[in-house]
Amino acid sequence: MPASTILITGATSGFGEATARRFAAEGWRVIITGRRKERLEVLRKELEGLHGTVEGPPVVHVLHFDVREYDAVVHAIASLPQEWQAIDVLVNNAGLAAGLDPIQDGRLDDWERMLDTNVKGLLHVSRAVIPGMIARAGGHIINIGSTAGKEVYPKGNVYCASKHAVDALTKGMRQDLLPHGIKVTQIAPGLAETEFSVVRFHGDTEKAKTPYQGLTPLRGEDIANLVWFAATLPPHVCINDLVVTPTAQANSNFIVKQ
Ligand code: NDP
Ligand code: 8X3
Repeated sequence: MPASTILITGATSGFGEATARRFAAEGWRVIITGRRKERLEVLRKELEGLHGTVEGPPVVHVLHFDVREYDAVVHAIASLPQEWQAIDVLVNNAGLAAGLDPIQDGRLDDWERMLDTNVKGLLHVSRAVIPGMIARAGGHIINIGSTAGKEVYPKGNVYCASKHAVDALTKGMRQDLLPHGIKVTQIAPGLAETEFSVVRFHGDTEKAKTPYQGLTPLRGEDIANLVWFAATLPPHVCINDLVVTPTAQANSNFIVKQ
């Protein structure tokens, strides 16, 4: 039986990169995607090295696109070689927070980036991949939501709205894709130290550390382990929603720092 194939958006960093490493280490065929092409090439070489596959069939395929651009997404998915087209698992992970400001001070550019990436980007990639899953009568979509999609926190306004949309879209997808045997799962993490906070604070690396001070945050590997768990359950079992926080966090608004 051929190895299963996973496509991960946002594999250049954080959760996506850790998930690519986890699945490649388990022998899956991994399609890694993102905007930073150099990082994807470095990761491809590293993951291929795991298998010594220089002579054998490729275990990693790189797709380079911005999830906000629907035509680019469709073109990239359509460009997959025949042997890479049967995507078993899609991880909609690409996303970001931009800014942490009260609504009256929010920057329009930040709002557009978050909504275009976290909501429309997830829809673009899903729309391009789902028809193949329907044709094959199976597949699994794993959306990376957030505790910010469960409760709103002060100054989180638009980011929280985008992740509430992911929460709703996950439920909607599950209902619509049920007749086609496609599983749909949301994983909703709390505080995790990746490049997320550096992006949120527009490159201010000192400010980016503050959310994680005084607690042990989640790591990319923690989320990768949960994606692996959800993706490898028996065919009749579907995790609908998995909320995961550091032990020091109960929800978006209740965090105990030492
Ligand atoms: P990182 O910043 O480390 O990774 C984000 C990834 O998304 C990068 O690979 C980036 O790739 C990709 N990405 C961003 N914008 C685009 C775009 N327009 N097109 C394609 N790819 C894009 O953050 P995380 O790993 O932490 O975040 C991953 C997901 O997890 C996000 O959806 C985030 O909202 C969510 N999340 C994060 C939490 C945290 O505390 N860290 C907690 C809960 C959820 P590139 O820049 O190369 O395009
Ligand atoms: C990321 C977690 O609490 O920074 O989605 O919004 S939080």
